[in-house]
Amino acid sequence: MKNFFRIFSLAILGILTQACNNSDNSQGKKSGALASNVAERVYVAPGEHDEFYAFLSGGYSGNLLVYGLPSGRMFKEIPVFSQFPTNGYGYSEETTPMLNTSHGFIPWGDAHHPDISQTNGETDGRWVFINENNTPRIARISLETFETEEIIEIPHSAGNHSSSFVTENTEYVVAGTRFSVPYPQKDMPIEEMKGNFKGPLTFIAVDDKGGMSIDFQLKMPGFNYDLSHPGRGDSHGWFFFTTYNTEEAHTMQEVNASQNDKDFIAAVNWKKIQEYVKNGGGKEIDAEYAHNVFDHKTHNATSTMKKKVLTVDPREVEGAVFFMPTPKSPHGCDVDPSGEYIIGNGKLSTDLTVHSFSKMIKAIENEDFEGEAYDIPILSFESTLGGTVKEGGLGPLHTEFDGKGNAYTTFFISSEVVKWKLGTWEVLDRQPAYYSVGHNMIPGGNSRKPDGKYMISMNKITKDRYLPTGPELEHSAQLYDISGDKMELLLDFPTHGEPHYAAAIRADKVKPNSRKIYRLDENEHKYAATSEDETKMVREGNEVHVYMTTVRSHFSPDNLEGIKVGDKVYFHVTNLEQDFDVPHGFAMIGANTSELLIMPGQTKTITWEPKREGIWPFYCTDFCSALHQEMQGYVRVSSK
Ligand code: CUK
Ligand code: CUA
Repeated sequence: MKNFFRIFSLAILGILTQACNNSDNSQGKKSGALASNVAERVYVAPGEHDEFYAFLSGGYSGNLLVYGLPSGRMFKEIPVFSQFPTNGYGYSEETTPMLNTSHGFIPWGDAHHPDISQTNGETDGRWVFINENNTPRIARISLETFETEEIIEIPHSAGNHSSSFVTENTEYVVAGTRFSVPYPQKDMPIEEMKGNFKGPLTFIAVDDKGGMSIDFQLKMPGFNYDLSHPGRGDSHGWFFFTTYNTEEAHTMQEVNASQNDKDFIAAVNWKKIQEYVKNGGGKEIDAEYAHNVFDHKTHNATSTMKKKVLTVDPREVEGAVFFMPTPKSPHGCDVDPSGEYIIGNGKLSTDLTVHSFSKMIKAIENEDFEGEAYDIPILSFESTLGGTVKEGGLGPLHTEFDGKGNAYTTFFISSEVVKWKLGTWEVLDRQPAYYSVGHNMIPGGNSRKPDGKYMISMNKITKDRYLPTGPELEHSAQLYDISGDKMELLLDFPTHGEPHYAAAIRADKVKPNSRKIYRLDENEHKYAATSEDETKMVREGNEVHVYMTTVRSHFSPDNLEGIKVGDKVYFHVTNLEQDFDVPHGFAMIGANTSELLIMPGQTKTITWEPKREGIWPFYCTDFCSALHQEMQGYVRVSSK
């Protein structure tokens, strides 16, 4: 078996080198197959708007990026899991609680999979959810404000990767765990992993305002749960997770986790477990996890530490969990728009294994089992097999759908996207990706109604696609027109961080409130000054609270005296403007937090601890009027 693996790896290495050589050869050739009118098809004239919003994960930047399609223009970076100096997110007193966890304040995250909320299996434009892989968390971003409103930590999880996909009516956002760990955490020898570690899968209920709360955790065997997808249509009520390392190897996983010819797709009947839990099933265990919520009235986030979580042993609920054998360490787990096909992208294979949901149900009824793993039935491979896509390519990772009966699978090693037909499994087209594609994305591709006009590929290597910017290159995305029989490459655009996945929606389905959001007469911030009469400076021991206002083009107060070295000064800055497009900034010399960008009607706070006596200036960082350069002030600092 080891030998097989070595040979296989060598073969892959050979092919990979080959692929690189090929792509080097292609330098300068510039995708010769481009049609003459592609420029027109991606051109969005000045003042015109794009057809789609695309939300690309920022990977290890921890944030979410908003692009327009087809133009490929980047509109915004929404801070989610990482501090963001541009507007003070994660620095200001109001927003630091958003980054609180049971491990303390974490200024960074690794974001992988955005998913848009759904109603009746269609994306509905209310929220985007995204997972943080490293310190397990799920965030909810409002598509009314394009701001992060809520972050929930996932207890007992490690490597929150198979997340954050939503069910058809956003009943749940689901989080799986890539690393299995002791459950609950405890001190034990690592080599005793097998049988003792667990891989909890977490079902987070979402209420109609978007509020998240952990409903239950399913205590699964200690495999690596890599990716997941909800069922839809007939398979609504089920959730599917790819697993690898069913060997439960704790060291040298690159070899030891590839011993088994097949790992599993775990099929979880969450409706059954939901019912079980509603009737009092499950057991509360200790947990420690942060739940952080931003309140638009007080402009403040609060972080609450939770202490308990409900855990369910899958063996307690008859018929709740089954394993479907799936070859070659599957990565992506993708369910087609009808809900009938579940595709396992076995990354060490050239073929794709497609399971049939209706066959799976029959196999369960007939108890067509080939064994069990930790008392969970393993369905026989043939009993659920819907079809095999042969010779797709090398290193399949992810599959998306166009809603017209076609699937599009990315192949990392052979660096291409392959279009194939659901049901007949025949390969219809293949197009190169430049280079080494990870995920692809079709707007609504993870829903019942994809919008099969465009597809983007998100590529891991940029190399020669743009002017070189040093050894560190940004990743790259490519836009394909998929409305015809053949995929047509239209556009390259750079991405930021590592965009693992993306979600997109027709622009007219999103209703952003980009006009005035914070009304002064509704401002309930504890330190707000809603007019210049309310500005003041209040000393409490060595803490000084400055209630400050901004309006074109001055601060009030703009001269501060009576501050001493050793004080901690809180600048609570309220922007008195009520025109939606006039933010002001605030920056203080020597402040080691960041600046603030204060939206109209909003109050934000940063702190400053002066180190030396003197007269120290502050100023507005956002060009707000013709007299923006005059918008400044001084603080006098005296010695103790
Ligand atoms: S993963 Cu990155 S290519 Cu995190 Cu979805 Cu597959
Ligand atoms: Cu206010 Cu510039």
